[in-house]
Amino acid sequence: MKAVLFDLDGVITDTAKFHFLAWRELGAELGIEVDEKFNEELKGVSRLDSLERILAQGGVSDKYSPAEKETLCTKKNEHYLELIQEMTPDDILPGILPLLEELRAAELKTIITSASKNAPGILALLQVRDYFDDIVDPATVAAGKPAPDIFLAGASLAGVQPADCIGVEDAASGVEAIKAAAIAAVAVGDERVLWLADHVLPSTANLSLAVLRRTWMK
Ligand code: B16
Ligand code: MG
Repeated sequence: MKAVLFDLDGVITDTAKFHFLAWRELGAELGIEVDEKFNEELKGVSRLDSLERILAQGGVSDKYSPAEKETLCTKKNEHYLELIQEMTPDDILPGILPLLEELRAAELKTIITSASKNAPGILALLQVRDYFDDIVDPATVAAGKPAPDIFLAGASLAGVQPADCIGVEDAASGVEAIKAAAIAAVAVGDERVLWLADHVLPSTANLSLAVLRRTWMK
């Protein structure tokens, strides 16, 4: 195991609640209800794909032009950015900082493989950017999660083979993407949702270098 590919939202910090609030408000303006259960399906899904799913849920996919969809995405993101401005290093999820310290001491590569275009800004707010060797720019990958592209790009940025990596995810679409890239997957959350992973942990607090190594060797 030479590199760890980290999802951001739901793994490094819990931005899911802010994405949810922003989508729920936009949905309300469009007359479409976005509840917490539906929000689960949006985890790990890109901004535009999330909007497409919301519009499909409301049965109005054909009502908006590409330009209008772009405007709606921008509106959601402006609200989301307002919501996350209060984030501080206290919002790093439990167990993540000790894990990053362990990975650094073991000289393993660490890459952010998040669908979020806001990842650099969030890492800055959390003051953890220096723990990561690189960030995959999601705008440069052809297909979003559950396609393997972002994790393959992560392995490439780390300069290692996919087989030498492990991915850490909280979303079903993300785990699917890791496995499609033929990479070992550790997931954090509900086993019934994340069953495709090689190992599922209830919380980020259960993450450690030893757990990652054991999973990778499976
Ligand atoms: P943005 P991840 C994903 O991040 C989120 O889980 C998902 O809810 C969001 O729509 C997506 O990023 C795009 O984010 O609008 O900030 O570009 O889980 O892949 O780190
Ligand atoms: Mg996530």
